[in-house]
Amino acid sequence: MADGDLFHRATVNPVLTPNDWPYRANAVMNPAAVRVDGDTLLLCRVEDREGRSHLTVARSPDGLSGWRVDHEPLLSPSPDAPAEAWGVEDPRVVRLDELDAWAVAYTAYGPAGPAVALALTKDFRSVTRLGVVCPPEDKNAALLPRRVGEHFVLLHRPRTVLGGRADVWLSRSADLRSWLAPERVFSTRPGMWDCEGVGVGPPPLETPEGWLVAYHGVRQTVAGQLYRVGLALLDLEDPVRVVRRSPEWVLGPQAPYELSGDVPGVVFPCGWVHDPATDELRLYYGAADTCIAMAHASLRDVLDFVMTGP
Ligand code: BMA
Repeated sequence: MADGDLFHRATVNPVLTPNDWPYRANAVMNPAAVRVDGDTLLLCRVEDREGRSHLTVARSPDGLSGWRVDHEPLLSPSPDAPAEAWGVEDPRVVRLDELDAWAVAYTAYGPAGPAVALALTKDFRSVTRLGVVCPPEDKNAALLPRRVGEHFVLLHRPRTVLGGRADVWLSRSADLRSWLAPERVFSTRPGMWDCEGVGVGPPPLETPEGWLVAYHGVRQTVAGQLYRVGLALLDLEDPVRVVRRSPEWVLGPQAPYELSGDVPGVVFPCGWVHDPATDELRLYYGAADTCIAMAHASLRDVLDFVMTGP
């Protein structure tokens, strides 16, 4: 592990920057990642030069180069949705086979604060909004790609419970519209790299060992906040139960594009893609709230690493 991290950065990083955009943009970051029709598709958060964000699709045949970026956003703040007045941010996308659609969980940002909203798309050309499902203050939401028992499961980070702590919670719903009371999954760890806040990154990946979770952890320093990535494993049939959680982070800001930008010292993943043929797991992340990068590892190594944790 030459760079000290379990995940290895792509040599072509950053894979996407505002210069790759077909229209004026301040920053691109925090993309959802899926495979569609042979392409890697990133649903990217794009911050415009008024300071508000929208979501735009970029496609690449190899997930590294030859990107085709849509000229129009897939999801922009809706004039009919005051909750989105300040932007739509940080999407996580899963395929829901039973709906024959992709579900986008995203942060709707408005005067009341950040909230969790859902939308469905069949083709990444148009979306159907389901609206806000978790009121402010709530963000960092990702659905599991299938029901557990009779319920869809959403991991998210409500700040409305337990005195505003930034922990990861889980909510269940039979129809993606009405949700049961949240249950706490895991918390910040005092004195450690994830002491200030934790939030789920990409949608959890189903493995024989459990739901693999990559999450960001925040620490406040005199130089600002540091965002790093850690791993946890949740029980397959009872995902509120944490099976393992790695004490160490597995990716932290080190590369120049992670250390300089609008918000230095941030790596913020919202998507990953696993290739069963090669076992490569590619993590796509926002770097310094300015550009998009990729780091990869073998899923086997990642699971072995997390299984050594308590
Ligand atoms: C979080 C989110 C992310 C952002 C990160 C670092 O609170 O708003 O969108 O990347 O802060 O600034």
